[in-house]
Amino acid sequence: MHSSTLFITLTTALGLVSAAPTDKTYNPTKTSAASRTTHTVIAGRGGRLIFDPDNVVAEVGSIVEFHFNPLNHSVVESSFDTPCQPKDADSFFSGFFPVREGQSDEVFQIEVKDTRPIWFYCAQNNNAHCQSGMTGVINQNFDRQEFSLRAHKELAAEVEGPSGVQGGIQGGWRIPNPNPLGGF
Ligand SMILES: [Cu+2]
Repeated sequence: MHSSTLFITLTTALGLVSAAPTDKTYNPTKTSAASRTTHTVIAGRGGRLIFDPDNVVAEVGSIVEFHFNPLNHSVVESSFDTPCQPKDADSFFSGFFPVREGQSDEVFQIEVKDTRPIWFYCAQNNNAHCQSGMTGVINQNFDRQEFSLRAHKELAAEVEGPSGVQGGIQGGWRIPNPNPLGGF
């Protein structure tokens, strides 16, 4: 098989996998996956305690896809006021992604359901990732600087005690990495 044919075949196959929710309790709106924009975020890019990018603008109905670099990151939904803790019982949680090198075999996707800001953090307590800068936001309200990502990071830096997690993976799809050889 010619290599470009193989590439297209693999891409098509993985695209089908991406469209199939693995979390049966999660019911996205019925929109064709092919028509969606996907925004990629790299957790721990370059070995740093960051999400890159950490300030995402994503239209309603689009997908935010988290990739994970070493060593062991996660993503959890929080609120502006209470960094490093789940927002509520329905907060999305990716689980942890132990990775030795390169990037994770799986990614975690969430759907942007409305225009409200979505705050998130990494719940890795070894080296206090959330307090050290692993927080981010989707659709920050740029007209309200008191609720900026900068302000949120200042709150996060002051959090004492461990970061919390939800009990299990929820609120999104943990699926095979559609681009495992991507350069990040
Ligand atoms: Cu982390």
